[in-house]
Amino acid sequence: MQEIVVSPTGYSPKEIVLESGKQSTINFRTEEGTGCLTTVLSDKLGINSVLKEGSNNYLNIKALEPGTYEYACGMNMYKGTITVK
Ligand SMILES: [Cu+2]
Repeated sequence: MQEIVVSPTGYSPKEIVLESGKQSTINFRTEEGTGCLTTVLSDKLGINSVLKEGSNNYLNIKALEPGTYEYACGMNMYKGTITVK
């Protein structure tokens, strides 16, 4: 399982790679004080989730076609990318 650390300055790493055609789970591990980053939004990924702060948050990602998918915080300030190959 891949992990993305959500800190008050954004996502780390900013880009991850997933294999196409397979469901997967990503752990959005949040630090404290992440503000609007507790909301993760992506129309293309079908994600609209509220993360718990200072915690692991396991989000299921549906099987995807190859391509590039963006997600963002609740205010669209911080962005991350999932590249599907
Ligand atoms: Cu934000």
